[in-house]
Amino acid sequence: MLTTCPRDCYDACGVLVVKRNGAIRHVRGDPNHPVSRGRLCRKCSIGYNGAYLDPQARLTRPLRRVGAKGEGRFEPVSWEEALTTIAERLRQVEATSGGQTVLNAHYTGTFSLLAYFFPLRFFHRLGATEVDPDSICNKAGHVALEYVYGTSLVGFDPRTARNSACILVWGANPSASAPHADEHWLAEAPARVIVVDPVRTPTAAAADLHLQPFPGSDAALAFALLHVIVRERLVAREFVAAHTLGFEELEPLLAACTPAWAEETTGVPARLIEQAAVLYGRGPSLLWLGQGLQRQRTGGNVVRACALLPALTGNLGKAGAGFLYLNGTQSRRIDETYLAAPHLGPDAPESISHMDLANCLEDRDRSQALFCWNINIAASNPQQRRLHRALRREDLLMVAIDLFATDTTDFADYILPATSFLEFDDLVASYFHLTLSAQVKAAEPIGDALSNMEIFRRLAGAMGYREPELYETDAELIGTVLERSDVGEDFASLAAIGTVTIADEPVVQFADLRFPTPSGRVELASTRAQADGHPRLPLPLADPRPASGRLRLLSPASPWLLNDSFANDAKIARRLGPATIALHPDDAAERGLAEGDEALVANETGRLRLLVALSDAVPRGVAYSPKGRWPKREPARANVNALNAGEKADMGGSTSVHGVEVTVCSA
Ligand SMILES: Nc1nc2c(c(=O)[nH]1)N[C@H]1C(S)=C(S)[C@@H](COP(=O)(O)OP(=O)(O)OC[C@H]3O[C@@H](n4cnc5c(=O)[nH]c(N)nc54)[C@H](O)[C@@H]3O)O[C@H]1N2
Ligand SMILES: Nc1nc2c(c(=O)[nH]1)N[C@H]1C(S)=C(S)[C@@H](COP(=O)(O)OP(=O)(O)OC[C@H]3O[C@@H](n4cnc5c(=O)[nH]c(N)nc54)[C@H](O)[C@@H]3O)O[C@H]1N2
Ligand code: SF4
Ligand SMILES: [Mo]
Repeated sequence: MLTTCPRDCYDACGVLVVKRNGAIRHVRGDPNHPVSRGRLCRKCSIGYNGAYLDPQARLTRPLRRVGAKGEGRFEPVSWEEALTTIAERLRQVEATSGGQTVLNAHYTGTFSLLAYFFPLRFFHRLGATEVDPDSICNKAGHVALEYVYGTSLVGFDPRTARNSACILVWGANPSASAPHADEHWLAEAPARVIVVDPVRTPTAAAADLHLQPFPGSDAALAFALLHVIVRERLVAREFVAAHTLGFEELEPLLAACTPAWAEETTGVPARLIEQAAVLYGRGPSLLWLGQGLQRQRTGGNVVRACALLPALTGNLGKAGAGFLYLNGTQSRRIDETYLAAPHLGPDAPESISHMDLANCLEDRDRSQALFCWNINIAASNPQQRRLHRALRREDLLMVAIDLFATDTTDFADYILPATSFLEFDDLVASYFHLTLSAQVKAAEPIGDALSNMEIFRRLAGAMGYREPELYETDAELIGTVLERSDVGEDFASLAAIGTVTIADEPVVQFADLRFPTPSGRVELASTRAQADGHPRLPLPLADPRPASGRLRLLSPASPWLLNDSFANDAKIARRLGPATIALHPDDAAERGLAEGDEALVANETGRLRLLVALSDAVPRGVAYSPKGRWPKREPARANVNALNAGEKADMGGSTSVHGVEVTVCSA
């Protein structure tokens, strides 16, 4: 039978589940799926046949804490007992300090629609404070693109690549983060490929041109590309006059941004800037704006600057052109408002940034209870040691919902076991391809695990809530979503084919050249940005280089892990080996470090011992240590986020995790 991988991954692969006597024998790729073509990525083909199916690895019963917080000692309790006690404590919190002192931390641990959105109905009803989910990942880019284009959620249709002469991949590493898009979509596109990444990733190594700016200097690079584009008369003057605002303010800024200046500022040779500008400027060109790109202190400005490229070159509204940050569900007419039912809550609900979570948990007036579901904050959030300390607070009611006993669930008062995607029906909308897919129940839940939806229906019941929205069944939810989406399938017919693509022919992004900004045009200069305290225009900025002796630490996606998922799978853990830090050989030599040495990596926020891996794929001044390891499985019970101060980017209270600086020396 067919189902779909709901991990937070651009690919959204089709999955084939092979069953015997009702039990799952093997989970593999659907041979007929346009993306997976019969193969899942390495991590999922191991993890879905390993930890995901293993009752020893999975959480199977609700658990109540018996040890100290964080110690990880629990005893089993019934669902009834767990939910009744949680509801009692929540009512106390509500009565004494208000629903807003309940913090709701969640993200994309599963990205299927119901399991992502439905629990929000409960938290709206409760009036909880949401920990802004995107602030841990990609919020700066969203805010920036909304200023320029009025939306960050309308991207190009990847199928339009057949009409492109150039694909510019800027700050994404699909070789890890979208392995099928890398192996098939990008490799098979007729276009020339330009990659902009400080690191020579496998995607960069396979590209026609690789530009290696120093991290955080991309806005300067974008301005230099535009300088060449103006000089070479590749600006689409008519398009700019008809569909953009503010070019006359922008143009004077470009004059000084020569390739020679940018070589100095970004480290990218002027010759490569010239080549890339002409190739992109001639078009038709696609621009893929990665999420890695904006995890920088000035990440919002970076994305605004890069977003000028399609507008000034007229690479919009035609086949083979456009940009993509994320394709939101609107293109598939998914009614997110229906799914999340914000009308159940206050009109102006509070939210905080993940960058402020540790701080907020230290403040009893602001936080009395914490829910964590679809997220492993003890591994993925900044200020790791401080956060772990805050989570030990005895008076904080903490409820964690997961498939596995993670670092986060170890801190909980109650752990509730969630079903895996193989155990419930749902829908998956890729954020890259314009597809909608069925996630189909292939097996009974392991142990007493329940889906996120059922857990929150039951908790709503224990709270005595009456709103019918809190009790809609999965079948009703799926039925309504499909009906409104207009894809012409019911769940049974969608399940039989696995995936539908919304149109037969590639969709042209912004075909009508109307942009959902206040002016209806692309706002190169933005009054809204200005009103929010940002410059009117993006600026040709570059972050200062690290002070002497320090390195810029990048911790992006690992090909073997999916965020904080799979690190507990025994086979994957063996393949991963111990945590490493990749250094340029000259940076290592300067510090007296050789391959395999133990290095002490440190800054004001924390310290960590990591094994040195020499690599000339990493430029001088940069260190590389991928995310996703579980603190409790590491020798120092910490991962790379022990070094992350949680400094906010310039927009949206968003993470700037790739802006961290460290010293590295012999341990
Ligand atoms: N240093 C560093 N840190 C980073 C990043 C970085 O680049 N560098 N990237 C950041 C980014 S982009 C992100 S998105 C975050 C992600 O970080 P997390 O959200 O912490 O990681 P995930 O692995 O996506 O999912 C978290 C948990 O969801 C659980 N889960 C899976 N399915 C279900 C389900 O159906 N129900 C429930 N209740 N739980 C489920 C998984 O078992 C997993 O433990 O990390 C951020 N942290
Ligand atoms: N295998 C795997 N796949 C994943 C994930 C995973 O953890 N593992 N995570 C998923 C999630 S939640 C997300 S958000 C996406 C993220 O996936 P991507 O959008 O690919 O983002 P990252 O992996 O954070 O970083 C991509 C690249 O950005 C580069 N980079 C860092 N700083 C800069 C900079 O200043 N300028 C430029 N030009 N490049 C820079 C890094 O070197 C890295 O190669 O991937 C998803 N897919
Ligand atoms: S994580 Fe991504 S690449 Fe791997 S199976 Fe899932 S959708 Fe496919
Ligand atoms: Mo993410």
